Amino acid sequence: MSYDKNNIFAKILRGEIPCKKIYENEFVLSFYDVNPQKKIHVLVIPKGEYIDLDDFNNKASDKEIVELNKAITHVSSLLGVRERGFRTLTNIGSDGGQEVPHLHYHIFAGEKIGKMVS
Ligand code: DGP
Repeated sequence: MSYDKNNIFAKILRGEIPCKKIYENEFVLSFYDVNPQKKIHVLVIPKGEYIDLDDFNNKASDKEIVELNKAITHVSSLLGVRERGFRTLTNIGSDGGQEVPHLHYHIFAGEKIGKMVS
């Protein structure tokens, strides 16, 4: 499968559709999920064109990999959720429940997140 340049997150990265931004640097963008599943529901995405975590780990530079990981920690600090805790996850492919084919980590916080899987 090749990267779909017209996926919704690619459009957000190009500024073609708006997002409620939390944080941005050379490597990553973080913004609120349009359809929050918990009190706080945020996404952290790489700026590079990667379909999912497998694609990212296979093709991204070490710098991009480090920066995406660090961004999760940084965004959780900005949100003020480090002390009470949060959950981060990434869905991969159809069995994983991935809807948008651009790698993204979800951050859920602000309340008890509950069962790990349903
Ligand atoms: P996933 O199922 O892991 O691919 O999650 C995709 C998430 O993306 C889902 O929680 C809803 C969110 N989402 C979809 N379209 C948009 C959008 O246009 N803007 C924002 N902010 N989030 C979106």
